[in-house]
Parts: sequence; C-alpha cells; structure tokens
Amino acid sequence: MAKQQVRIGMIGYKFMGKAHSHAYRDLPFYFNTQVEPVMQAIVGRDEAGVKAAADRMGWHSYETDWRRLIERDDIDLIDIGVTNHLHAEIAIAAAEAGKHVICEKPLAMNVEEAGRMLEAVNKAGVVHMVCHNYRFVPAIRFAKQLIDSGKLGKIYHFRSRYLQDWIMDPQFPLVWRLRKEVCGSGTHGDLMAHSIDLARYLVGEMSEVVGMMDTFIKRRPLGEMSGGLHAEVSGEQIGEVDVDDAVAFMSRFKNGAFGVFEATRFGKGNRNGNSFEINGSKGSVRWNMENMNQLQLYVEDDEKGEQGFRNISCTEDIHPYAGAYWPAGHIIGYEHTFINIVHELMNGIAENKSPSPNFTDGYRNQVILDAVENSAKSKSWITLPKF
Ligand code: 4PW
Repeated sequence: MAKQQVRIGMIGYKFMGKAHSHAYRDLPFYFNTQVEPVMQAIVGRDEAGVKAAADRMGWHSYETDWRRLIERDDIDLIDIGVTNHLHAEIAIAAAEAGKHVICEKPLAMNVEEAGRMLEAVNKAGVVHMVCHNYRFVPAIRFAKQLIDSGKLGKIYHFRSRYLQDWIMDPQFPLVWRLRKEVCGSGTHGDLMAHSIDLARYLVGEMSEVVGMMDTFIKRRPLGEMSGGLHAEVSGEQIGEVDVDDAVAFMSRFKNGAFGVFEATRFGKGNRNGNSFEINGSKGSVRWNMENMNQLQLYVEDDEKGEQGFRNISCTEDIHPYAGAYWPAGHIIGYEHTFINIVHELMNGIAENKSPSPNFTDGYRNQVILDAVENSAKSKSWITLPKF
C-alpha cells in the first residue's frame, strides 16, 4: 500500500536549507517512516540561486516568495530555514493555513513572538517542531537514558560551553547574524539556545538565572554572507554591532541542580566546540561535538583502582538512532542529526503528535534567553515562570 506523503515546502536554501534538504532526501536510506517526505518546493528570493538549488538538491519546484507556499494546496509542511526575524510571520501564516511547521532555532526574536507562534500552532492543531538538532545525537540521547535510569544518581551540576571563533577578525563584516533587527541576539540565540535546550532536555526546567554578555568588536565593515560562513565586504562603510559576541550565565534548576553556561564566538581555535558535563551523586557524563559519537562516562560503582572516565562509542545498535546507520560502527555526522529529526517529525505527523523539541520547548527556551538578557542588563538574578 502506498505510504501517506508529506509534501514539504522548504523556506531557505543556504546553510540550514541545505542541511534540511539533505535530511529529507536521505531519510529513506536510514529509516522506514510511517509517512514519506516529498520535496515539493523550495523558496529563495534570488531566482537563479533557488532554481539552481532546487535542481541540485532534488526539489520538484521552486518559488521566490514564501507566501506562495502558504497559498499552495500541494504543500503539507512548512520548513523555516531563514533568518530569525521571519520565523514568527511565516510560522503563524503556515499554522493558520493548516500546515505543519518545523522551524530552525532560535524559535523567534523574543518571548512575545514565540508566544504568538505557540498559540497559533496549538489553535490550528498542526504538528510543530523546533530544530534543536543536538538532541538527536545518539550519544546525547544515550546520556538522557543513563540519567533517567538513575545511573548518575541525583544530578548536582550541568555545565556547558559552546565556543566558536568565526568572527574574531575585526574586518569580518556586519552580516545578518550580527544585526539585532535580523537575528534578535548574537551568540546568545545562535549558540546558547542549543545549550539551554540540552540542559532542559537532560536535567529539567530552571527556576532562576543570572547572566552577563558583551560585544567585543563594536563596529564592523558592512557586508553580507556569500555562502557558508564567509562574507564579502561591501564598500568601506562601517556599522555598529548591536548584538552579543559572548554570554555567560548561571542557573538553578527546579530539582536544585546548578547550571553554568558559556557561549562565545571569540573562542579562538574552537570551530564548533559544543560540549557539556553533568555531575551526579553516582557518576558523571561528558560530551563534546568535536568527538560527537563518543560519551565519556564515570560511574562510582567501578572497582576501586579501576575508576575513571571511560569513552563509550555510541555507535552500537543499542544506542538511539545509531543502529539505523551503516553496520560495523554506526558513525554519524552533524548532517545525520537532521535526518534523525526528520524521522521523528514524519512519525509525529503520522500520529498527529508534536515530538520534542516542539514550539513549547522553543517558547520556554526563549523565556530563558530573554531572562538572561534582562539579567545581564539589571545585573541581578531573575526568577523564571513556573513551567
Ligand atoms: O545552530 C548553529 C549554527 O547557527 C550550529 O549548531 C553551529 O553554529 C554550526 O553553525 C552555527
């Protein structure tokens, strides 16, 4: 019997548009989902660029205005892979048109937008997700299983670092990720949002935060992205940077654990240094994106003299998602985390459920992002709403 099809409308064809396109196209190689994605249409403002992307990545058609996807009755799911300031308008229009929605992180520019997006998808009864892809790393999924099984005991500490260094050259231009009216925040919404999502997933909700943030290079040449993370400087005009380059905050979790978070784009030598460590009464885990298939585990039950952090290769059938990948060492890469998300999304649509992380997670993430930003301004602790 032919499978139910989910016709995708992908908005964006550069970094995340490409990662999501790859996930839809390669899903059948790894998963036999209850419904199958159809790469119906991709959107980009530059017609030559989006046409070439459609041809190259296998999309059936293309549009140059996202509103056309909302109008088309041959689109079932809108995938938002464009700049943050467009997330709310597109997601709300998609929900009101009865289309399922997956949106790149951060969900929105601020809590107010995130709240309207959550209200729209709930009112429309459509399936919704937000693309915090690191939840779909087998090693992180396995860490969650270890924590939930009690293997680490009572959790006392979550500490994370998310370090990049791609904007440390003062000549790197004022691209969209450095302009508040387009991105909402800098390192905070881009990288810290991931760490907040992992903390909520692995340890639970937070009760209060206190933060700090700063902009190290405050003026840059004007310019735009030209694919990837490289950019061309346009002219000699100079613009003001109005978002953060680095952010740090502490939190108390509802279960009493301590949270210590750091994210920066000035971590010289770190290209995508996303990592965390969790300490419990009976053990600890460590994970680092730069060795993403491994989890370091310490358990106190090991024999005296034999205790220590051991490297676990989360590449066995028993490890979440790993068994879907190539036999003899199910090694995955960054791009496969998006395939794992699409796998969950397709099954969610089949069962009319919104798998986590969904817009509720995105909204709660935004509440924490905004609280940390406000705390950095007031230089005081901020109590979070009780979720
Ligand atoms: O979401 C993040 C992007 O904005 C990613 O996790 C890493 O940082 C890679 O690109 C950027």
